[in-house]
Amino acid sequence: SMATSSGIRSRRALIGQFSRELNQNIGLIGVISLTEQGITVYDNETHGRSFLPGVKKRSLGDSLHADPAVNEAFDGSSATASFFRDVFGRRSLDNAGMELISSVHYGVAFDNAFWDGSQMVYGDGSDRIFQIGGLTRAIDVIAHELTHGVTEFTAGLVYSKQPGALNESFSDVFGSLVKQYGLKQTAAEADWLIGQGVLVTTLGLALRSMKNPGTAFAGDHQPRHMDQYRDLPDDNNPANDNGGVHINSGIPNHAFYLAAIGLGGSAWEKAGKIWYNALTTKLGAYTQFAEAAQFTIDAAGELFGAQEQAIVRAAWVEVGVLS
Ligand code: ASN
Ligand code: ZN
Repeated sequence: SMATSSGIRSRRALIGQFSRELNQNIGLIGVISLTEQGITVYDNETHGRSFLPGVKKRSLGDSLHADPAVNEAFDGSSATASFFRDVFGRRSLDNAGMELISSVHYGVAFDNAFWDGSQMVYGDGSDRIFQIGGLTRAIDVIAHELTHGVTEFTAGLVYSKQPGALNESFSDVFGSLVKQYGLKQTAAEADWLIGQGVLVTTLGLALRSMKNPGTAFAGDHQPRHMDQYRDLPDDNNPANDNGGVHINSGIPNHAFYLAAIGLGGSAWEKAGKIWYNALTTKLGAYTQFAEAAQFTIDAAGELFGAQEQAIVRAAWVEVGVLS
């Protein structure tokens, strides 16, 4: 009858509509998880009480904000996520597309930036150590802090002594690579400075130099060779830096620099892929320098070949980690 055929028609129409919606939803899920990286920036705005995250200022899809610190944190997070996705196929810090959350204007004249285990936090600087507004202006500082998140989700290197210095070094490696990638530089063209223009100019040029460790600022004591390794205790004295994690990182930093120069081209093409493979599939929480060196040699062999392995090995020999 008419009633039955119209009932069938409407059921078909309903099924058609349902499948269109399903396709749209699948499309939406695909877009969110594969291409659109969730990024949110908050203003800590708590005038010294520093409750995180603060007041939401910019999310995915929003236009520019009036506050440059908000835009810098947003754009730096976006560039870092794009680098890890485009170069290594990694989806955000956890490889499952996690949202990147940042808070700017943390504390009062706070002289640091850090990853707190779940988000990025940036101080304004005091103009005594860090230039006011300097921390969010440096893309490699943003990428350094976010890489602490990648390390936490992968190798899980403990923040103490040699594993801590490796943790710091991987943050400098990928921090520098995000900057070099944005500038489309070869390894030979890059400056290999971390945080150029972040310090007040009377203190120095940058926070660290991977090319020439120990030369970035007055009182930079980073070694470039195991001969100058500083065996500091991991105690609660801030001067001892969790057993020298920001000091001895100069040694693996310089090994990466030497490997990247030796391998040629842009540093993310070979050296970066080798270090990324080692960090995400080989290192563990307590990996020491010599073990990390061997893991990068193994990765070079798996990803490239004997020639690349020899170049990576020579880099670790030059800094005295291998003999
Ligand atoms: N900005 C420093 C870093 O990421 C903070 C810290 O000491 N953990 O290394
Ligand atoms: Zn760090």
